[in-house]
Amino acid sequence: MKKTIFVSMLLAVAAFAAACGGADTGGGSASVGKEIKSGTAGNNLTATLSNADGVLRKGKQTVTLKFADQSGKPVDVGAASLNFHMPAMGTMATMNNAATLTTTATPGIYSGSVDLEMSGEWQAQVSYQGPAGSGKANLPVTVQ
Ligand SMILES: [Cu+2]
Repeated sequence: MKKTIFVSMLLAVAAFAAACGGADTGGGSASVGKEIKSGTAGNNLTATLSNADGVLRKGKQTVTLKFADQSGKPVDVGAASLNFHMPAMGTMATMNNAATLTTTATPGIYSGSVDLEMSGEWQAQVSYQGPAGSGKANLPVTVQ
């Protein structure tokens, strides 16, 4: 009885691992969490910012940046950057919180680490240069 349960659990874990592996290589179905914002980034590409719950918050966090073609398939753009910008307002100086981007197992999908110093309206400034050409995207985002 106990052995049967253990084996079923192993099978469930194996199935889960297989599903995850499939998602990594499945192009448009790659798991990137929930979308925060997306926009055109030149060269027929769309840049999409996402994270686990689709909400940016003040403080340290991880975000996913994906470049995709018209069909949603990730496209390797080479060198990419992501900066969160807030224009000066009154006595408050301009703010620039750059994300540290690292590549993931899926070319075209980057993982970003950023510390957003305040809540409010920001512009996520995306740029890239590489095999797909060079381009930029400015995505208005709200930080809670
Ligand atoms: Cu500010």
